[in-house]
Amino acid sequence: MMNFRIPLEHGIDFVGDVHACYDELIEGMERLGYQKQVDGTYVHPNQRKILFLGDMMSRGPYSLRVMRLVMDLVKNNLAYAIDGNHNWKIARYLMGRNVKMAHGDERFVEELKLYEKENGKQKTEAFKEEMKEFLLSLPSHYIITDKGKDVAVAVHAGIRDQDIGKDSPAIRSFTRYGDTAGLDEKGKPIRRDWTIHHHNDLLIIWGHDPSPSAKVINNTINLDQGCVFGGRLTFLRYPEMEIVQVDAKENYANDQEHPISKHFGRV
Ligand SMILES: [Mn+2]
Repeated sequence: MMNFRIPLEHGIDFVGDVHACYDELIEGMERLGYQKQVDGTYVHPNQRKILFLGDMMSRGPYSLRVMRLVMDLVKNNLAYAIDGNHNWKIARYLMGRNVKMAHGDERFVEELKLYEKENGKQKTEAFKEEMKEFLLSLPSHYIITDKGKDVAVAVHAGIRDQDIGKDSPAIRSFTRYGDTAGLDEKGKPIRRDWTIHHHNDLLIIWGHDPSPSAKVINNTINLDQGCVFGGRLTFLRYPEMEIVQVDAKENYANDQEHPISKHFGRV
């Protein structure tokens, strides 16, 4: 049985979908006070931890660097990470499943090819194995506890109140993709708004669905401000409820039609 509960302890810094935006991630972590160590990890002097809200890779330029850092942080008990739709896609790809690498996942494959050229097959296979095991170990969501009381939930795309603390294939699908209602005429998933149904007093912190600012509805907060589309990478310092944002250096996804690129004038 999965243990969904993690303690708040000295505070948690939540970060929305990084999507391989390594430079913005580092800039944000440094602004939050994390300090680079000789082994390449980052440690906070007040023992705060980072929680990655899923979709750390794909679409952007540095999937492998981000994955190396996230795995090292989690391994050293300095961070947490949860599942996401791209995480799951990459996990299945690394398992050798026949998956179509598109919607930015092809950039992960390109990086792997380059990595193999530079580092050889053996090192690449070991890295792939490590990423696969890591991605398959990620929980669908976490419940943050403060002095034994549940206070917040971290999830990638959404969760129903009655599913908090539970797991099933249907719940996994909801936490990865949200409340979807098939595809529109362009083949993009139609997303229903699950936040309007959230009524308990847990703060739900999520990403996945890029909005121009950290959107607050019914005690939910969305931290995906589309950094990879030229928006911002958002961190939430909890329990302080302080938002820290890093402007994207580029519109990495180069999607001229994306509403976030248009909103930030990055087309
Ligand atoms: Mn996502």
